[in-house]
Amino acid sequence: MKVTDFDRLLSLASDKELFPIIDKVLKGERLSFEEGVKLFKTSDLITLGLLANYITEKKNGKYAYFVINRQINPTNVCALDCNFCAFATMDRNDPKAYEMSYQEVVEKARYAVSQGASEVHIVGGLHPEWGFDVYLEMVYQIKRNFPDLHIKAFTAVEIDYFSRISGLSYEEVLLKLKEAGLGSLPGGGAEIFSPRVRRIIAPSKIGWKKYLQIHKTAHRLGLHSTVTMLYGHVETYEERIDHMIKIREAQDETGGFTCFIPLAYQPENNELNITEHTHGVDDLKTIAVSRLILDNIPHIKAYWVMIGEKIAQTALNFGADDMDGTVMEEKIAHFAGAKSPTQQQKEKLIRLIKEAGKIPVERDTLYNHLKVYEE
Ligand code: V47
Repeated sequence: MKVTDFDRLLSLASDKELFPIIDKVLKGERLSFEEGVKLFKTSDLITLGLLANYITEKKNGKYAYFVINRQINPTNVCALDCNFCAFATMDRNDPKAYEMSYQEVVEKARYAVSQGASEVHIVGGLHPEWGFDVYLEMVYQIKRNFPDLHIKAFTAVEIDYFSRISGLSYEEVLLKLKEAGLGSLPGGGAEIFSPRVRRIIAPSKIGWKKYLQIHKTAHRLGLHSTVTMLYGHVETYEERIDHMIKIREAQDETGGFTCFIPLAYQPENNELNITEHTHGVDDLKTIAVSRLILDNIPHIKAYWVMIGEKIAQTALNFGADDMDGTVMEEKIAHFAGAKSPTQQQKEKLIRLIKEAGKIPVERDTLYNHLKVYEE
């Protein structure tokens, strides 16, 4: 679409407050905190979506990505007790507690490879009795068996824990993991950076400064990472924008984030007294606003596990250009009441993307094209 056509289309915008923002976006100018909040507050969802989609297509054309991957959560025993988390337990004797052996983890990776996976995504509890060597060995065993498989593993929260239990610096921990075969870091654990929100939902988790310090350290060591935001609980629009702007500033420094993933809060089986799932309009707005604020992040992911297939598909015209993947075994969101399936067939992802008018691309973790499904 030519900018002139687009301009005409946007002259139909019903919220006149958006005009100066539209102008800035079309000129490629960076949006401010106040403008981000305004975007969240508008009820002109269609204009917001068109604007975000304009940026997505400018960055990634008509391509929309998926990955054949598997999630592996080696244990849910965790030294932290976050109020929003339904997955973890502090008690090894809790009937829902589990721990996988190396062999089980390797077998899960083997199955993933047999299904054509290019990536395993590994995160889990901060097990109070596992040393750093256990986690290192896990990575090493997978890499030894499947040298071509990309291992995206351990959130910044886990890296901080490894540093504390081993006495090593963040840099030393990351270097050892990289040597063992780690390919990149996933974005979990960011939640909302606001200290006010963290005091309510995750009082004992590392704060935003350490989270970003760990990611920036990884980037400087040549490891890419993704970055997330957990929304739909007690946070305000202002706190969401503040979160995004802190990410944008970190990205200006290192350029190591590949993708931003808004994670819709799942409300069941946890200690926050929130009973509702997020709604479609908020999910779409969050995707669109993040696309517009995070001008230096290449990709925005519509994670079908947490927003469902229908909204994730729609989000491909509201600023998202990635649907994550086949996942194969999702636990974290489903312990907390996610209504989506726990895995996805590749054919289904291709169909969802095509129906949204985009070109499906099977990617690897770093967004290299493995196969383009162009007719
Ligand atoms: O870190 C925990 C979140 C994250 C709940 O990096 C919850 O590409 C919603 O980070 N409701 C794990 N969310 C998932 C994650 C992720 C998923 C897909 C792709 C990538 C990526 C990362 O899930 C946790 C936490 O932030 N979480 N409990 C809940 N009740």
